[in-house]
Amino acid sequence: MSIYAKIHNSMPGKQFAVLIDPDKYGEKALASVIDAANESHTDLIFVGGSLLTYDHLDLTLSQIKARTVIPVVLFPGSILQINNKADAVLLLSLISGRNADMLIGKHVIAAPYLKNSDLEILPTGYMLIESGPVTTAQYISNTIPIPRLKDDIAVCTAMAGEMLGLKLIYMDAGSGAEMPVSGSMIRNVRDNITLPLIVGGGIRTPEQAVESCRAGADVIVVGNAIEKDLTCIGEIAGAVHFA
Ligand code: 1GP
Repeated sequence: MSIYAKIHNSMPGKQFAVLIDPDKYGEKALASVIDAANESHTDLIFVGGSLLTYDHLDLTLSQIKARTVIPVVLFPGSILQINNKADAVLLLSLISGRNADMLIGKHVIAAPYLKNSDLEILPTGYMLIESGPVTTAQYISNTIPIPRLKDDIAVCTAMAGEMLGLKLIYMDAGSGAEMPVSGSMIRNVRDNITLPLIVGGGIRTPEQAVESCRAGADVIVVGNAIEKDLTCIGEIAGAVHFA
């Protein structure tokens, strides 16, 4: 089954994705986080980062694939993060911004490489949401996020993404965000699109994950909190599946 079908067919059931930033994990820590993902109910492993400063992506992917059968999805911060060792790639069009390069430019450059790869392509409307201090994703993408309280802008943006034929919507407060995306914004977007909805950024507790799920998120992504405390994988994975 394709990864997209796995996400889509399990709706309205929820999925839990662990985000691995290759810069943040040495070999031993990576082994521990993958073991924890194997032991908990982790559905997907996302790999990538807005800014990678070490050339660890290829090695990280090899180590993950050697240790788990959980599907591995690239969450690329740049075209340098395309790698055939993953199973799929989120082909992110940054629809919350007005930076032409992030909407279509990088995709044109990546297209022939993606076409020749075995990666499953997941066309994704990527929406950055204001979440407190400027995040790395906002700064690096040179875009203004959707204001935190402007649910109507988020709704119209997600609807436009769906009408354009994108297959997933990802609402992201940004890695390490002070505040996750609000339940109200998630609910309003959910009520106006039928696509699977991925939500991440600043989710640190099972309660926050449950709130996002009940508001309508289909996939919950957690990175930072797991880097700080491995035990939260099991707790948040459990909460997501019982939400
Ligand atoms: C960031 O949505 C992801 O792009 C995850 O964010 O690292 O804050 O969990 P965190």
